[in-house]
Amino acid sequence: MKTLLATTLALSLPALAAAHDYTLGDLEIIHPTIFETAATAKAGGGYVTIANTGESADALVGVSAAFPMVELHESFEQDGVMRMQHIERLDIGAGEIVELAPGGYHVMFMGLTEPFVAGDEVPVTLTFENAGEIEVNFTVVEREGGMDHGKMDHGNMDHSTKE
Ligand SMILES: [Cu+2]
Repeated sequence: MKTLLATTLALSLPALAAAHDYTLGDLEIIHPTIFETAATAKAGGGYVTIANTGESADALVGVSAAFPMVELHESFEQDGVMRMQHIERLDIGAGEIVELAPGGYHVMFMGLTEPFVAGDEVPVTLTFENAGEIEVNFTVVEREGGMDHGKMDHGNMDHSTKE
């Protein structure tokens, strides 16, 4: 979901003030979060809000962490079925806020050998086309509804893009 900074920044930032944020150049990286997963989960989703307060566009072009496979994904509904696909880049225009949120864009952590447990901190390196890279900690939190990656068998998801 992309929204204009001017219309939503005033609404969204106070609520997030207590959350952990990072700054990289003109980018604000707000509240990186992973929902805890079921004990047998092989994959989990990471969510974060990125605000570009600058005058030039940037893009998230890479995600990496200490798991066998980490990718940027986009979830979408097609014929009533939730699917996800690997995307190479996520554009963040000047003055835009891009949300990675359940049901949309997410960081997919695959090949988990143990579940994400609430309270864990997961270091993840985000690479941006212009701003460069930054390591941030995704905080694992209890699930509050929404799409549950943890209980899905990721192997059965339709990946429209193959590596
Ligand atoms: Cu995914």
